[in-house]
Amino acid sequence: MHPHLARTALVASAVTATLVAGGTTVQAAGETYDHTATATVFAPNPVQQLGDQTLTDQKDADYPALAGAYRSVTLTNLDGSGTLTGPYVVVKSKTGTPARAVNGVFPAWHRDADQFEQVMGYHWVNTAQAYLQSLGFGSTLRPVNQRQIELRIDQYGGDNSFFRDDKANITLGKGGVDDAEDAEVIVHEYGHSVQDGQVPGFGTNLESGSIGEAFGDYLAVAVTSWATGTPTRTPEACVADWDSVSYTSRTPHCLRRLDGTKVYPQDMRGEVHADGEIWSRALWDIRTALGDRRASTLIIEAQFAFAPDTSFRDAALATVDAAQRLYGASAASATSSAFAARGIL
Ligand SMILES: [Ca+2]
Ligand SMILES: [Ca+2]
Ligand SMILES: [Ca+2]
Ligand SMILES: [Zn+2]
Repeated sequence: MHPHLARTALVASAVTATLVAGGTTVQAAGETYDHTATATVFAPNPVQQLGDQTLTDQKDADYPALAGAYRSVTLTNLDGSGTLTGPYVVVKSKTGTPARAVNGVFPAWHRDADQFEQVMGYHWVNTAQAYLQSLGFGSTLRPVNQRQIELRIDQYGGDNSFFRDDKANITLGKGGVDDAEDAEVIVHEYGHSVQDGQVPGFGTNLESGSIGEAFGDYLAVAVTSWATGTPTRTPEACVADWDSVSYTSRTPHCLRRLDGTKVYPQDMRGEVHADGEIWSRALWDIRTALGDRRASTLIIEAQFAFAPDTSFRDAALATVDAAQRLYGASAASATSSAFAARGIL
């Protein structure tokens, strides 16, 4: 399913203390993460997989129209304890029984079981890190966010998920469609963690915060397209096709899109998600011009140079600079044009 996934046996240097889950010691420093287990997931979400805009939450029911969206995958980088613990993510659930593998097999839970969201969270964070490594981050380029993120599946009341940069953890809520049932929501949140890993405390004002939301959306699409292939059965620029069925009435259902028409500064509204659509369209145009691999590499490499409170303009200049450095003048020109089309340069 994922031929790009490197089955590495990494030592988690970030794990210096013994971690405890449910009262059981599961991982100590210096151990290797070279175990695998089979599990069942959505890849990336039922609406996109089935091309069906009529699907609804139905109170977390596992109904027949969803049957074709379940996929068997191999989870990699596990510590062998049977829990969802790896070098890049450890899952802590506040709802239901923790998922346990027996002899390398997680039961084929469906969406009506809490363990399904736990498996989804592990799989998609681990896949997002595999994507970054496939671009060369951690080998030919600097490592990006190679730390263990704590992923909490929570009965959080609102339909929202968030990243807490002080604790390197992500909480995925259960409002509407459970957030962890949509890989694009999981990877969006991981995008915040990536940016914080590159620039601690990134996103302290409106423009930098908007870049954070935009990058999360971009990464969500890049990772899910890399892992599940294109063309997609919903518009590729559509983010969170499944989670958004709970709060959007128009079709196609999208939390946000990467291919909007907003320009700077007249379309700024003072809200990071809305204003992020200006930045994400520029990223989308860079990807269209240069292809996923080169676009994502230069976009992520550039982010190391962003100030925590960067402006759109300074971040765009850093991105053009990264394009020039990595791929030369024509790539820099295409990158510059993408930002110019948005009124940023
Ligand atoms: Ca569920
Ligand atoms: Ca939700
Ligand atoms: Ca999508
Ligand atoms: Zn966000």
